[in-house]
Amino acid sequence: MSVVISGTGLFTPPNSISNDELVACFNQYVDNFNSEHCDAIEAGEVTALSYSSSEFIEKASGIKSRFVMSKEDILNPEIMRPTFTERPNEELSMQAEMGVIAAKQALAAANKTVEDIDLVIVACAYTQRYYPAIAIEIQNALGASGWGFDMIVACSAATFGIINAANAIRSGTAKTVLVINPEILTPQINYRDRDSHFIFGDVATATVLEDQSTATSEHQFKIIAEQPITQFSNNIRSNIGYINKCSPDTIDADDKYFIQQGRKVFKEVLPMVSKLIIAQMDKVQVSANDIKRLYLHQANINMNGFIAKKVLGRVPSIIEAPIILDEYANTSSAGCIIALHKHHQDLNSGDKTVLCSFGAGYSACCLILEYV
Ligand code: CO8
Repeated sequence: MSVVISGTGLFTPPNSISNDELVACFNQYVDNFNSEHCDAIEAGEVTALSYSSSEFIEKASGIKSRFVMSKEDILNPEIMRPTFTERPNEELSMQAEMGVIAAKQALAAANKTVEDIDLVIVACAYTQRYYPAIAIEIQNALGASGWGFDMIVACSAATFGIINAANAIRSGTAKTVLVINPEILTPQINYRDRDSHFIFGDVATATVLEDQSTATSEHQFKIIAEQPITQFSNNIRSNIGYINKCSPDTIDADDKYFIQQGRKVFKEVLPMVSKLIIAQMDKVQVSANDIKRLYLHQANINMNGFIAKKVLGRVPSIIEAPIILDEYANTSSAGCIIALHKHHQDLNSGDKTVLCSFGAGYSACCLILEYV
């Protein structure tokens, strides 16, 4: 049996924030902080904060803008976080709403109706609550039968979700699976931290997976190799969780936000991911010349350039290794799916592509996909 990705969907939030807008707010916060603490700064008791810069952000990461679910308060120097109105239990939660939009698009692209779906997996970096599962809420909102569950693997959630979906199809516990990645990342950004205030955006993606024999859609990707890998590291970490409220003194400390040692991540993850991709290519005897597209995790343009060069043995063209992080920023597990969703229409039957995630955990996953 061969499993195919037979459709993809993308929900893009309505608001975008440019680097200039984000930096203007950050620098206003820096001015406010430094003038408020000027005596302590002069006495050497407090360190003055430094400005952020759009030029640094674009050069260091490739990010030019990001989409967000709520813009206004992120850009208010007195608030610097998104503000959401809590919804009553009778209403669809925000994460489910984003997921449903992406899921409906993926179903349409796959030529499937909700009656075909018998498993819904929500795979992302955070779920907005622990239960009932967002996947079960989406299953209900769509009117699908079968079963559903949530799973969390930071930036590798989508690819790990796809592997879980493929295994469910192979084992016979499901026939047609929706994997949905509603990534609401802005609440986890410390917008007062110069090193990381620019990194993430919000988005939702979805994929439909099924046995190739039932697939009828125009664009299909057959999974011909797959390998997840994990290796513990504290270099990307957040201590946010339901136990935090039991330690009220530290409930809003910096470690409850996303924190990373960016340089160390760069150094340690690049060889791990390059090795993983090359091993998968070797496994199915696909050479660098056969690879028509690298759909890589979208965290950093320099990182992607390095991996692509290592895997292909040459500097890739922008078509070969598409970049979406310039417009979307890092969208955690959804990034490589957005790249695939937006950049596959020109592929030809038999073309080989790589779908690869990497991030916190560390976790990484490489799939070799053949365009059908
Ligand atoms: N403006 C101006 N200057 C700055 C800024 C800024 N905003 N930020 C830092 N600088 C300064 C630094 O202070 C430093 O100055 P100095 O040399 O004087 O000390 C200088 O610029 C260089 O700083 P860095 O060495 O930190 O800069 P880098 O070139 O390493 O770039 C990056 C920083 C962009 C963060 C880069 O290291 C990077 O992208 N690394 C890889 C990160 C990565 O791939 N991470 C994956 C994590 S994502 C993931 O797994 C998902 C987690 C779950 C989702 C979380 C949701 C919130």
